[in-house]
Amino acid sequence: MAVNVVEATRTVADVFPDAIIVPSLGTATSATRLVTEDGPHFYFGAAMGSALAAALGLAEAVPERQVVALLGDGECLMGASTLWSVAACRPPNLVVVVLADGAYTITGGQPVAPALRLAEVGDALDGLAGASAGSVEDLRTVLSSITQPGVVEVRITERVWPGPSPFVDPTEVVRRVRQNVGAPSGGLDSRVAPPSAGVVRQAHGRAPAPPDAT
Ligand SMILES: Cc1ncc(C[n+]2csc(CCOP(=O)(O)OP(=O)(O)O)c2C)c(N)n1
Repeated sequence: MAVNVVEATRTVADVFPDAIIVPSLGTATSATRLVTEDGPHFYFGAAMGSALAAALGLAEAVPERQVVALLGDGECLMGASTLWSVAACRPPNLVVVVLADGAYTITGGQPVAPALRLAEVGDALDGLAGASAGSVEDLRTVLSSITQPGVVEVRITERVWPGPSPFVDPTEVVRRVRQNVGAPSGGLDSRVAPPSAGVVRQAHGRAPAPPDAT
């Protein structure tokens, strides 16, 4: 059966009803807002390529919550190096779902090429599981069973338009996400472990003096 972005996003929200979704700009954001009735998710307005990095940070900041990065394939390609960071950090509460329609759809349908082959990428990276789904039933099964962190490429075969995504003030988005995760008024920062003293010393340490040229 054909898969479209709305049905794929609905499946994500069904399988992970308590997740915080981090949808990338454009279609993924519109679909998430539609399916969750504007739930308190981490909507990106225009920052293409950065949604997965934000999702990784959020997953580490709130390890007791399920986080789902919901990305367009163009978005995924633009921030692809973050998949390597996800593999290195191994958050056990992060699933990356890529809506692979093969195009930069909202800017005119330019092709995303070559195909991303994320199941193979996940298999190739130690610390990241990979899978693909070609139907809503497949997607449900894969999401319910994939080892986390994992990346799932959903092959979108039917074009539907989830509607426009009216501007949401980023400070309002962050306020609602903080409230969703029960962060104290100081924000998410207070939930993130401070860097170790060793790292701080290294970061502020002086470089060794160059050898005396005289
Ligand atoms: C750094 C940057 N480059 C380009 C854009 C313009 N832009 C906005 S959405 C988009 C296409 C997104 O494609 P994809 O992630 O595949 O989502 P789709 O449109 O297919 O839903 C582009 C190129 C941008 N916002 N930021």
